Amino acid sequence: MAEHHPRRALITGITGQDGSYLTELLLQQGYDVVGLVRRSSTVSFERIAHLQDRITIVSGDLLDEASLIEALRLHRPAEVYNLAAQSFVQTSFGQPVLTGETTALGVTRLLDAIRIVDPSIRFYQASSSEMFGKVREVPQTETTPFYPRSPYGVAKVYGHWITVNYRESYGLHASSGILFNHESPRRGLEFVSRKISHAAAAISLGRQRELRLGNLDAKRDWGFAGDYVKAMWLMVQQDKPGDYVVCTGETHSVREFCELAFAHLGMDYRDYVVIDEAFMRPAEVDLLVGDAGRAASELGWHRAVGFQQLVAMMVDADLDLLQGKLKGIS
Ligand code: NAP
Ligand code: G4F
Repeated sequence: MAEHHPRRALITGITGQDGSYLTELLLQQGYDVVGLVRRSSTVSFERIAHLQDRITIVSGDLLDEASLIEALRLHRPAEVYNLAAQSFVQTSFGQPVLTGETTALGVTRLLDAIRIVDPSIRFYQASSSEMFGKVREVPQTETTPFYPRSPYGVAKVYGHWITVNYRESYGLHASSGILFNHESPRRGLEFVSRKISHAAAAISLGRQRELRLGNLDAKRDWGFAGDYVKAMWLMVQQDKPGDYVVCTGETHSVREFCELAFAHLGMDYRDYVVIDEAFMRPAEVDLLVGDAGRAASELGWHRAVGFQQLVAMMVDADLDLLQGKLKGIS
């Protein structure tokens, strides 16, 4: 069989938030980018519309191993970034089996496809700080034990350990980034950060009256997605594969996110936010805050965007979007 293409990367989840930023980074680095996209009745290329003529799309689904083998055989990438997942924690409580099939077993299908087609492919797995769940220590590092609190978190623990297992069993160059929450103007509207930034912008324009939220006391270590995709790429470039925590080292509550977002537009969030039980979770992750010391010392990775800057960036982008100054979320 022919050799793989040395500067070709395949990204699963290319239509998602991280997929779009990683594609931009890899194109800048001179890669051929191939994006695996699942079939749907309407295309969801909003985040990659501005990149479409510079990338190759291949059809495939993490639920279908044959499609993954075929995509690898056809395009022969040197690097595979597995960003695809059922990634919304709240949905994982209602669709636990689908979440397990995609977010857990999907990783095995892809690793197996790599093992079969070309075990020299370098692999990145999108692990998550949700694996720490009911945290066993503060801050969380690569050695903190996992205690997931949702079917999503449980599925990510499986995905994490199967990545370690294929590395140890078959010698794959397989790395996991344990990424803490990262946001951007391209974040899905169902996640709390974007839900708040979009609502604050809509309320300031008189297009929305209130914002219904769940637990305002949950704390997260929120960074900017554009910074975090650089850490993914750096992991794959190392001589040895490994696992790395990627985070800012700061934690803030959902309430603080609201305060800043509304204040950015001269409003007080308390006048608009309404607590709604529908957005509470059966089990909550109360506090996440990481220590990215290993990523700093071994990868030379540091985040550029801080919390205040992130909130302002998201609110400004939503204001522009609602005022028609932005065509999409590129
Ligand atoms: P996202 O915006 O929700 O994107 C998820 C992507 O997965 C979409 O492109 C989606 O395609 C694709 N997908 C879903 N099911 C699939 C399937 N069965 N087969 C193929 N593709 C499928 O997620 P994100 O925020 O970019 O996150 C990227 C990855 O990092 C995910 O694995 C997530 O769990 C993980 N992660 C995210 C964070 C964070 O804070 N953002 C933190 C830690 C880990 P469609 O467009 O067709 O739906
Ligand atoms: O924005 P969230 O939905 O993100 P969550 O659950 O932390 O998960 C995200 O980050 C993980 C990394 O730790 C990723 F692995 C995962 O894929 C995803 O990207 O919720 C953040 C917090 C939660 O505590 C939630 O209970 O905000 C709280 N919250 C309060 N009201 C709400 C709402 N969350 C959402 N989505 N919607 C609300 O109305």
